[in-house]
Amino acid sequence: MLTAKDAEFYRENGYVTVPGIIPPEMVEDLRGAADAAIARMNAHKVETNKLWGGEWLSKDERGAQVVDAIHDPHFHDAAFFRLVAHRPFIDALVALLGPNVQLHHSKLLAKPAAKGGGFPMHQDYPYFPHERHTMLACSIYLDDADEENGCIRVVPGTHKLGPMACDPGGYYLPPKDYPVAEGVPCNSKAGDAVIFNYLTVHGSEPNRSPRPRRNILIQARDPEDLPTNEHHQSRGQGMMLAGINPIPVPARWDEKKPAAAKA
Ligand SMILES: O=C(O)CCC(=O)C(=O)O
Repeated sequence: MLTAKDAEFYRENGYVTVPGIIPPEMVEDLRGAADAAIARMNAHKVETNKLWGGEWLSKDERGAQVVDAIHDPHFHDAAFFRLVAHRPFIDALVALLGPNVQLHHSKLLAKPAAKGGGFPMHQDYPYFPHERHTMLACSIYLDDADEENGCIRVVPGTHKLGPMACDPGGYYLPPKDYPVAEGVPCNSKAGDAVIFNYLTVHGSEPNRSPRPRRNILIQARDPEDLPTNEHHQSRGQGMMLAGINPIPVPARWDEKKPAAAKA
């Protein structure tokens, strides 16, 4: 599904779009699973609104916006596990990362109609820095996503700039220098994916439409690209999605690198 030209586009621009990575019946299944997982959490009084913290929003804006998020949804419903094992998804990652692909984490994001919140422009790098920067995100849409309901926006080529200085308020770029509205909108249909490197600057605007915008974002890496700190831990981290882990002892943040993996 991803051609050599697509992989070249990814290398040059730091992102690529993949139409129809999951079929309509899987989209339906995942929509139901997403809504039910959020409802179950809320029924158990677990807060799912994870609107990004910091001063990039005023108090009033913050009070009016919601982004429901569930980390590692494959621990909530097998439908999400089937997604991380879905062949076309894995093939796309292999085309960009090589034969060995390792899961880092995943999350379900839901921007409700009319009040769905945005994300300031940022790189994912500061949350889980790695040595070789192979980490990428594959965001799979469960709804048609456009500028009205807050599709992902990217700044092409920024993955080549390396780690950038964050705003003093948090792990995002100074909003006045990086307005979300100036990012390239990745308009997509339900079932499409947008894949971007963790250094590629991205964000999204609020959902101002009468439609929901739900997506599942899966982060993966080359298993030989090791984390440089222990900040981001999650359940299921390190599962192999394709190929093998060439490091004989799976590398965890609290283990020393095996001798064979040292440069
Ligand atoms: O899905 C979106 O609108 C953006 C998500 C995002 O940037 C993130 O989770 O890092």
